[in-house]
Amino acid sequence: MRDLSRPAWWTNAVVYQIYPRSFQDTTGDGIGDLSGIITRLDYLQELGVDVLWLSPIHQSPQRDNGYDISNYRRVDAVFGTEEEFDQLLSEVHARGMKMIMDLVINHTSSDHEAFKRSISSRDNISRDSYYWRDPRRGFRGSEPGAEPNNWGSLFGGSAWTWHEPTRQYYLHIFSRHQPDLNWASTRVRNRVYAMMNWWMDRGIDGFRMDAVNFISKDQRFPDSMIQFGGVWGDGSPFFTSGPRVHEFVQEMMRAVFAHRSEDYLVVGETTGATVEEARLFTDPYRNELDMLFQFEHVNLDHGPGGKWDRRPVNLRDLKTSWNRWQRGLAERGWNSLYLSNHDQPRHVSRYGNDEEFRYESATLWATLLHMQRGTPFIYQGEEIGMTNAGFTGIDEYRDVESLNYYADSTARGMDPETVLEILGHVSRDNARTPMQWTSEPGGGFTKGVPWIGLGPRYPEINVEQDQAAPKSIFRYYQQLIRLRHELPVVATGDFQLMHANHPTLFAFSRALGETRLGVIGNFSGLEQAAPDDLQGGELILGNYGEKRQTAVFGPWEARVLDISGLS
Ligand code: TEU
Repeated sequence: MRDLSRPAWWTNAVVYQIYPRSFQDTTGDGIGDLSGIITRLDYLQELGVDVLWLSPIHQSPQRDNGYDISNYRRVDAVFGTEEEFDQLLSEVHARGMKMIMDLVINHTSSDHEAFKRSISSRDNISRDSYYWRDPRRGFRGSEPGAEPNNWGSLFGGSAWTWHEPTRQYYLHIFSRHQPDLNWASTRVRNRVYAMMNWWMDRGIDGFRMDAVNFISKDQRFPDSMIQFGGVWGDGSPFFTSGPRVHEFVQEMMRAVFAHRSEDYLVVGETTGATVEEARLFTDPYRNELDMLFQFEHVNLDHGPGGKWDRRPVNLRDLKTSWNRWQRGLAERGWNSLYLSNHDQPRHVSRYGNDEEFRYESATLWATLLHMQRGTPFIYQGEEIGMTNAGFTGIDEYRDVESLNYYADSTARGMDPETVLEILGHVSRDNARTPMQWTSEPGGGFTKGVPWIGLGPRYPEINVEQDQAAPKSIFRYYQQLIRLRHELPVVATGDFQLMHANHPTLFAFSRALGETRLGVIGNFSGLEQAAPDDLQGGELILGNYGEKRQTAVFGPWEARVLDISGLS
């Protein structure tokens, strides 16, 4: 249970996301492992982060890199043993850090025993653990248009797959190997809570809940009038924040956390959540999630055709969006702050200049993010400014979503070169290439053949080089983390946007008691004069060196100023 009379421990914490597959290999099989993470814990401690989030390491056929779990209580042999997991956990704790795990409970793998039972016959007790539906009335199963509704899968094609032996369709919002669990079943819910308790009892410190706002579906499964990728309908209004989602999450919190001390963390991944929904999810008095990942800011470069229809980000839109989230959760609720993760391209390539101003733009984005109110999440590699992989051949890709998109769009007549150009900017694999530790072959990640190619710039962009450089992104992140730990105003101060309409400067203030900070970033490769009210103050952190006082901002310059004395 939470003590609501004081700020929760995570208000000044920083979380680091590890994508185990691509972090550190120790066996030479080209896939990262738990022992590899252990060897890098000192590095993470040196960075200064408080919590590690591990993307899934559970037993899985790995069709979606572990986001398709076949046994929730086993570590996949590809990552190591149960003993290595327990050793990792105790080594994390020994360094004063916490560790949270991914919790993928909207769906399982189609290899999970429960799904195997469910698919075995209509009478099986587990049939009801997933969503099985008859063909559309008047249609015969498997003929075009016979799906129970027109929803498209987020990973391409219909969200329904026909099963001939039992003559029904099952629902999968993601790939057909990821059938959705039927949360309307009490039996399913109780089994999930038992599994969560089992992990908490093993000593982990909480969860990052995958697609948690998808768990309650509109049980009528209506057709959607909204187009989705041209062929299918967008079912998301009927499964995003569905009718019983808050009831389920509250029940989960009671079942798993009510009897525990309060040093856990629960963060939900909630595609499509609005500020209003986020307030409901994270209002501490409602006892649901501590914070959630919203997607509004990372969807600003999506065109009418969705994520593959890429357009430039307008800084004003970003300011408007972030401001709305900061204001919206100021009184009740809490933001999580992120720009990168395993589903998003690398942000220095996406929003910055990853060539001439890679250091400046990486640190500018970090400053604007980390100085907001909320809990910052760092995705492995962003602390050294890792860039998009930008693969040029389809055989270099591994991600199921990217491969499906390539197959679907080329089958529909799109030019393969155009599709590859889009993937080079948008694919999730841009962020999934191995962590770049050194410039030796394998990048210090593996002595074998990596499961996915290294980013081509690893000889130049890696931990060893960055830490030795006069301008080190890693050291800058260390300072940002330290500011959050040391200055209460960074953790909990009030947020006020400044110069909302300025086309290239992003500025805001933070205030707590007598202390006031000004945070300013020049979102451009050109010099920019600062407005009068953004001059003065004492520089406490900046990416152009310590003594910078000029009224002109350099390309991608960011400053954090103590402006307590200024009116
Ligand atoms: O993602 C859920 C989700 O809705 C999106 O992030 C989605 O993956 C993305 O928009 C596709 O472009 C989670 C995981 O983070 C992701 O890696 C998994 O593939 C997905 O769930 C299925 O488990």
